[in-house]
Amino acid sequence: MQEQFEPLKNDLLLRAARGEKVERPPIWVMRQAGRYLPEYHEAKAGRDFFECCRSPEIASTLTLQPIERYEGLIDAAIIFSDILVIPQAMGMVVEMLDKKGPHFPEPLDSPTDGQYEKVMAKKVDVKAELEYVYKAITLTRFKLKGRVPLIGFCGAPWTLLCYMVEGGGSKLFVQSKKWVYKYPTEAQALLQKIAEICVEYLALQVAAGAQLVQVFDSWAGELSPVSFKSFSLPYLRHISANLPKRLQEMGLEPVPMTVFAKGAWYALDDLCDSGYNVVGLDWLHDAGEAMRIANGRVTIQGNADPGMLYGGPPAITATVEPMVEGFKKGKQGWICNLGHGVTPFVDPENLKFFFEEIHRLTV
Ligand code: 1CP
Repeated sequence: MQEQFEPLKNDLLLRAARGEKVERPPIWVMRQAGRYLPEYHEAKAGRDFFECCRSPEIASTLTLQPIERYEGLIDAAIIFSDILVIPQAMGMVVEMLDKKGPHFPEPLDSPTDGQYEKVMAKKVDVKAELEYVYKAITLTRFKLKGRVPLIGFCGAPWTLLCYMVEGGGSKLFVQSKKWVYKYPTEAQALLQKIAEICVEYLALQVAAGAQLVQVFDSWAGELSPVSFKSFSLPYLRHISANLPKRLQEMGLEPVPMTVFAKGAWYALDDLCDSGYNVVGLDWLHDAGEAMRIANGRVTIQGNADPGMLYGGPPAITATVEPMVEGFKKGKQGWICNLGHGVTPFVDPENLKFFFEEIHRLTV
C-alpha cells in the first residue's frame, strides 16, 4: 500500500516527462547531492559512504540538501543512494574507498571462477536486501512535503556488469571487453539476471514513493554501435517493457521512465524507440541536432558539459545560451540537466548561477 504524501506543488518534471506542454523546462542535475556541497561533508561526518546510503535518516537529509540550498531554482530531488547497491544485493562485496571510488575485492573474473556461478545461482530477495532504499524514499517523500517530485534510479545492466567484472571504475575496460568478446553468452545471462532485478527494484522504489525513475548506463559509450545492440539495448528495453507491467500487478500507476546512456551518441535514434519517456543526453550531443533526431518521440534531458562550471559566470552564460536555443527548436519537451554529474570540484555558487541563467533564458 502506498503512503499518503502531501500533494505535489511543483509537478513540472512529471508533466514534461510525460510529454505535456509546460510553462518552462524543469531543471535538476545529476549528482546534485554530493561532494561539491560543504553541507554534504558535514552531514556525512566521516561516515562510510554505504553506511550513509543504508541510513534512511542520513540519505534523506543528503537528498534534501540541494533542494534547500537551491530552493525555487530546481524542480526535482533524486534519492541519495548508488547504482552499486544492486551488486551488493546480489551478494558481492563493494566498498567505497576514499578518493578512489568503488572497489570490489572479488570481481567476476571468468564464468568458471566460482564467483560468477555463485552470483548467478543466488536468488536475490530484492525487497529484503534493499529495504533501506525504500525506507529512505518514503522518509524523503515525507520530508519533501510535496515541494518537488522524487526521482528513483538504478544502474543499467551493462554498466553494473562493468563494475562487477572490473572490480571498480576503469580506464581500459579490459575485463568488460573480455566478457563481451570471450564470454558473450555468460555475459548475456548475467545481464538478463541484473535486468530482472532492476525491474523489481524500480517497482519497489515506486511503491515506496519514487515518482519518476532513471536508468543510468554510464558506461554505454564503451560499447560499439553493434555491441550496444547486443549488450545494452535489449536489457534497457527489458526494464522499460516490464516495469509498467510489474507496477500494474502491484496495483500502482505507471511513472515516467528516463534512460541515460552516456557516450552512446550513435544510439540516440534507437533510444528514442526504447520504451522510455525521456532520453538523457551527455554533452557530446548538439542540442538542435538531437532534437531533430528525436523528432517528437520523447522528452529530451541534458546536456551542458559539467566542466563549464569550472569557468564561472562568463563560461556558464556562453554554454547555456546556445544550449537553450538548440533545445527550443525541438517539437518535444526538454528537461534541463548537465550532460553528466556535478563533480566534487565545482563551486556551488557557480551551479546556482547555472540554474539562474536557465531561468532567465526560459521564462
Ligand atoms: O545526487 C545524486 O545524483 C544522487 C546520488 C547518486 C547517484 C544517482 C550517487 C551518490 N551515485 C549515483 C549514481 C552512480 N554511481 C553512477 C551513475 C551516474 C554517473 O555516471 O555518475 C555511477 C557510475 C556510480 C558509481 C560511483 N559511485 C562512482 C563513480 C566511480 C567511477 O567509476 O568513476 C563514485 C565515485 C561513487 C560514489 C558516490 N556515489 C554518490 C556519491 C555522492 C558518491 C561519492 C561518495 C563520497 O566519496 O562521498
